[in-house]
Amino acid sequence: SLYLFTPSQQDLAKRLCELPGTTNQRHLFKNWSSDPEYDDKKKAFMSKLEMVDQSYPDGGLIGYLNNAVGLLEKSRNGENPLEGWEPSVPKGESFAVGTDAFIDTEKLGLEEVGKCGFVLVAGGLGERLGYGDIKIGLPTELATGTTYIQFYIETILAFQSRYAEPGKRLPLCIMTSGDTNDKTVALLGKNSNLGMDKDQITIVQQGQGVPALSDNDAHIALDEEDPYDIQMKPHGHGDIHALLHSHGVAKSWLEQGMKWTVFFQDTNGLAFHTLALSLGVSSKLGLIMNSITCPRKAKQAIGAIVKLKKGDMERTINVEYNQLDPLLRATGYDNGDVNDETGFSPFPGNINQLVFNLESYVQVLERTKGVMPEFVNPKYKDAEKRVFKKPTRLECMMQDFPIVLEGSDEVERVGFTSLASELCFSPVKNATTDGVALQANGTHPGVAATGEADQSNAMCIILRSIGCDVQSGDTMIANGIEFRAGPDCVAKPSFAVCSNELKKKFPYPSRVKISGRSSLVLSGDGLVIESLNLDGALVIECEEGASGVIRNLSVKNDGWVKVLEGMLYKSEDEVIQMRGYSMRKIDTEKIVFKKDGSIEGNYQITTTSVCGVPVVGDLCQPAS
Ligand code: UGB
Repeated sequence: SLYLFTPSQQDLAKRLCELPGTTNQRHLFKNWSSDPEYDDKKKAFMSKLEMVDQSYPDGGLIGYLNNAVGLLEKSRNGENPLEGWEPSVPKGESFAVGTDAFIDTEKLGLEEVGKCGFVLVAGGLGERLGYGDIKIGLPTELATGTTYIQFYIETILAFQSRYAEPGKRLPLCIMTSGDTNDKTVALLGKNSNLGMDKDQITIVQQGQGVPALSDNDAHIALDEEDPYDIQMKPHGHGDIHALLHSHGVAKSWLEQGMKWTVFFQDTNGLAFHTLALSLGVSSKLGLIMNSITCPRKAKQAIGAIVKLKKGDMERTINVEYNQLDPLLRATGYDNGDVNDETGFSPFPGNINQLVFNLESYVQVLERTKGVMPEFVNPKYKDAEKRVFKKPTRLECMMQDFPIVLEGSDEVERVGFTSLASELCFSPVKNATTDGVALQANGTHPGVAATGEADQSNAMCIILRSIGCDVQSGDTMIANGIEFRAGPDCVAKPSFAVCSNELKKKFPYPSRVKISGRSSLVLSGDGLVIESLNLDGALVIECEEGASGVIRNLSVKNDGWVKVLEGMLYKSEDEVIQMRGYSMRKIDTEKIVFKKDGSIEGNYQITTTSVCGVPVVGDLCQPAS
């Protein structure tokens, strides 16, 4: 069938069939019919192999197979990639919200947030969540219905407008995959890029994955039903580094004057509470790579940041949760991965939110092309480890970047920034049934309801830390998941994104009281809350270019309630089903400060401050 293929495809087919000994790939073509009816399928087959050949950065398809043979051999021999490395708890900067150290470091970082390029890794299909659509299109909370991608973009635009040099735009790169690309492009297109300029967003797509391998000789697994197709599997989020290099993204950001690049995940509504803080740490310590971490429960399915030492080699790196326990047991920690007296593992948890110094990052990319070390994790059927339960593949992870660093100048400039998980990590990645089991074991469930509750809770914690009286609402159980039902506190990025900003927005925090059943949504740069007593639902918007002050305002109404799914009705909406509740907005007080100085809503201005800023408060009469 060679005549059907282009010269380069012919060459690739020959090289595959000429691989030495048991590793040759002649089986791929063995059962082909000579019937011309199959010519198109044969062409498509070779195009797919060629696509893999072109997208695998370390030597094309043959390079992939060679790497696989080596790693599969090591796996079969039970070689531990961490053999000989001595683990210890690394030093990092840990903070408690609201302390002087927190506020000062965040302030330092705020000088840097206007010089960041942002990288969202959103190629994961979210199989564990079992959601039918892309995860970045899910709402972060039901109070405003803001989706994850909208929330991320609004936050970046808020950083841009408040901290970037005038006229400078903060770039965003989104990594998609074959599973998520079309839907991501469509979601952005449908929503006019959510306020970003089109050319401010770069989308890089992971290859269609890598071929699945059916045995230790790295034979490519054919599709079970179609001899003219191969099985593909995802290669992991480590692809992002090679893509940022091959598409010239990181380099062009450096040329645009960016100083940092920040990686974050598809569904973490707390992602940006730590940004300024971690930039402050990176800046202060001169870090090339800084991982945001949170205290980790032993055996929690997140990696651990560990300091590893072997002879005079040292590195601070993520050790995956499945490798941590054996590593610890083999190196004198007889009980393995267990909590210490604090109730947490002594090793901080990796949340895959990474801050890189862009200049150093680009230098490393130039040297390595962004190729990350790979690993393989086959599940064997037999004791001799000759037969796989199902085909496997090589994978790579973005947090393995410290492995490619060289020399003490690079290696020693890796660190972490730690903050309570309530303020930095609450992903939505698990189906509720799995979440229930996790919660029963004392581990964070990582489901939609907790993602939403944690987002509000983080805001409540910050408001309390600056001195506001924010009461706790009741707990609620939906779909078997327990979480705090209120208050719902949403500060839109246009209002404030971090503790330092919130301090300015609430200049007299002791005059602010929010009851546990309340819902509060605040938006707009020009809004200041001087004194407020809220027991119900209040939405305050301040239009761009407008200003407004809330002074001595008391609001009491029936507010918003979360209604358990299935009690009054059964929703068809997947977003509601995965939460187990919907939001009923019974009564809302809404105030809008408009650009022309007027106030929309139930209030008339009866007083203005000396500098002419409209004020809503007890001096105003509700309009009848
Ligand atoms: N992702 C991609 O963009 N492409 C891919 O091929 C795969 C994923 P998961 P994972 O922080 O909770 C990691 O699947 O890989 C994106 C760490 O290894 O949610 O199982 C995907 O869209 C682990 O140390 O995570 O586990 C998502 O945005 C732990 O800390 C992101 O990559 C854990 O994350 C993460 O993908 C965690």
